[in-house]
Amino acid sequence: MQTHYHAIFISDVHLGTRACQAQHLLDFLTKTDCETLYLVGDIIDLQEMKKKAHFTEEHRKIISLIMKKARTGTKVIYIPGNHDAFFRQLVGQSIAGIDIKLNDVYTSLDGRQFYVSHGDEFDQIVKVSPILLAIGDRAHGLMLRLNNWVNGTRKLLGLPYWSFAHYLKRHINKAKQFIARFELAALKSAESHNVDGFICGHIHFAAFRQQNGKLYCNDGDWVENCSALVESKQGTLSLIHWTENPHTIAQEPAIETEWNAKPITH
Ligand SMILES: [Mn+2]
Repeated sequence: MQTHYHAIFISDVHLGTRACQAQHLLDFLTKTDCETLYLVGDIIDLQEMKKKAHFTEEHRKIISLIMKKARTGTKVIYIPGNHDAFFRQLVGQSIAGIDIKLNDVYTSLDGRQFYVSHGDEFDQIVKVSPILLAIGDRAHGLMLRLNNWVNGTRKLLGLPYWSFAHYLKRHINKAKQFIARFELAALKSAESHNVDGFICGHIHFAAFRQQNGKLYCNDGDWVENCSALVESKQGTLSLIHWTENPHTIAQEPAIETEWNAKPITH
């Protein structure tokens, strides 16, 4: 049985690398369908494949399934990211029914306009650090366990307590700041493009943010979070997680939530 959506947005799949959660993505693409499928960049990790390619049968099946969808009535739009930037040379072309675009404006069922791009254009503004990106909220529990382990060992060696947790937390706070800055940059971009919202990926952090009537949507990734942005047939935008137990992570906020992002100072 398939779940029907009006539109699906996925990004940061990193096909061709070991990190790609291909099994879950293949399951998602098999069990869902939609009128419009947006591939919002870093789909095939050509950058990483130059060093070491890991391209399995499942990776191949994902590509052929997307091509099949394009052949059988799904509108497929491919917006290359920084890891598949090679395809930016093909912008404006249509390959096997897949339209390659640098960015796009998507009109939702309720008539709102969303600017769609991968999001790496904000790297210069937010000064991305890949180490910060690797540390998220999820690392918190692990961090505390490591802290205990480090200090247990230090005690045995007769060394004083050292807060590994504090050391990592400082990095986590920086990661949060980075994410907030990225989100703010995208919201500002929505304002300057005079649209209602911004849809992107790139930072592997699925989220909705609403500010000054503009909606930021990040579809997440298929490396760690296995998430997609979907628009239902009724026109509701949701972020969904798809592994053994698919579920909704968040629905678009109905009202503006309190959110204080620090202004960009550099
Ligand atoms: Mn990227």
